[in-house]
Amino acid sequence: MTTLHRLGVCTLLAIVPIGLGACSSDSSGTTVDVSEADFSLKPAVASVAAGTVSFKVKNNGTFTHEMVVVKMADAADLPTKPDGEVDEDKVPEAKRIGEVEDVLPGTTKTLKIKLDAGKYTLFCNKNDGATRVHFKRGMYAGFTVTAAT
Ligand SMILES: [Cu+2]
Repeated sequence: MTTLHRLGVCTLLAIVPIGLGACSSDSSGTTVDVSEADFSLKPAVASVAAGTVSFKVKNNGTFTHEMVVVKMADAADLPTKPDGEVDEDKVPEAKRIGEVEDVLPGTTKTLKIKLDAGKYTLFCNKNDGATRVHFKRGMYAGFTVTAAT
């Protein structure tokens, strides 16, 4: 009953412009918008506090993209195959945190995961042939999670 009541209140607030944002921070965690294009990947913020994070990954490009999250500080440290694609099998399992696959052009997919404090790398590992290995073309970004306050 309490949940239903809260949903009702949020719906009402969302209709009234002055109430926008009133329901954006609750127990469901932090939302981070990520914009992808051919060939770039940019989180709207570079850092969040530890906890549940919902990455809303929007593909503004013309190729299908994805987003992989690894707990590695530097993209240069990721193991790669000869063509420059990240060799995900060689990333230690404990460092593979999450992934949202096949974000089609013009669409958005959400990856909701729990993140501990540390340094992460977000990247796209799609491979459309020699000159279009997305990681090699620069589809990665660092992301920092600070200790929960
Ligand atoms: Cu991509």
